[in-house]
Amino acid sequence: MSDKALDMTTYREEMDERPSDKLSPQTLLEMFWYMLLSRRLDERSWILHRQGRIPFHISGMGHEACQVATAFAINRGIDYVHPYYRDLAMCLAIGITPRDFMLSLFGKAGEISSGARQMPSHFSSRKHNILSMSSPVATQVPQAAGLAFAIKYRLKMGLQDPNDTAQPRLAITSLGEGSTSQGEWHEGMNWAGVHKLPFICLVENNIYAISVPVDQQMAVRNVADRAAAYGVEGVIVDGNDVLASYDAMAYAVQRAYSGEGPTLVEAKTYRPVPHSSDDDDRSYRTREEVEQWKRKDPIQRFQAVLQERGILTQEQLDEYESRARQMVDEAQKFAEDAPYPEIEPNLDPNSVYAPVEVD
Ligand SMILES: Cc1ncc(C[n+]2csc(CCOP(=O)(O)OP(=O)(O)O)c2C)c(N)n1
Ligand SMILES: [Mg+2]
Repeated sequence: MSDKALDMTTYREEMDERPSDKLSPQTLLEMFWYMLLSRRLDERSWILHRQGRIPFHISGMGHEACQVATAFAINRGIDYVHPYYRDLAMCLAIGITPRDFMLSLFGKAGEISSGARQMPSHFSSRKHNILSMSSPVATQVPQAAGLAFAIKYRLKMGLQDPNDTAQPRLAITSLGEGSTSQGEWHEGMNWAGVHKLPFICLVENNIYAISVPVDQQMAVRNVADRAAAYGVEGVIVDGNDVLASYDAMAYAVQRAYSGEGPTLVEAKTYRPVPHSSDDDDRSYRTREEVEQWKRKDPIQRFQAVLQERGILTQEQLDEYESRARQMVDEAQKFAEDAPYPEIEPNLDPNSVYAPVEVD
């Protein structure tokens, strides 16, 4: 299983121009910072769970590179993002804060995604155009395709200037490879292809859907191989390489903005920890496999690149580490001290969290 997944096509090598070469040292450091912050927040979440202080955690560890690359390739906070539960690093890079995340882990009042009514990691933020996902996997795909359709419609009707960067110009959604077995994924992809929508589907292929390996999900080698059947461009990238992921995503974004249509970006990655705090991965994979993938850790790889290029100094790294720790400590304390939500707002028809009445 893991050998097969390690043998991947890297999109970056096939490109003439690499958009990531144009990223400034400052931007590269910012990307590194969000990856690191996400990892430290994630590690703390596991500890809090094992201490019995929070009920549940689902981790984004190992996926930070393709997620941060995605956030930086789009118009952050403006373009529609319909993420899934692993996208902690992506959402932090777009604007969700460690405090927001801790409030969701502790289920406390003020939690931005659902007023603490949903499980943690069901990210959403109205302010940043991050759409709320449902727990059934892949339901976000047709919804995101619908958003992309709305953008195309507005452009076509002259209701939106194609160069107005204050408006969403694409919709991107993400999901795991296992979730591409769901009907909604096929429906959303087909719709995006038929209407040539400004739509991107990021598949974070970590080769397992909980315990089910990818070769029991599909009879083809890559999720991206299926894109052609929908009239969608398919791209495969090393999802543990942040710069390669950025290149692939920048290509997809350019296609969306210029009306060329939808792109499926399949980021090959790995989840070095169990599926969630309720899973024991020893029952379905070997420790050797996990160790093999840990050597491809996206943060360590990016750190080495930045140090090699003289962009990241030891002093700066130490500063990032202490700032991340401080932010995580502060966010945890903030959430622990926060009250639980009141029940009454659920019944208030003016509350944003109240159920919407449908005629
Ligand atoms: C429709 C549906 N079926 C089953 C589940 C339970 N479930 C939650 S996550 C998950 C695995 C998804 O795997 P994948 O899409 O590969 O994403 P990953 O968790 O590996 O990132 C499953 C089966 C669900 N949430 N929704
Ligand atoms: Mg998976």
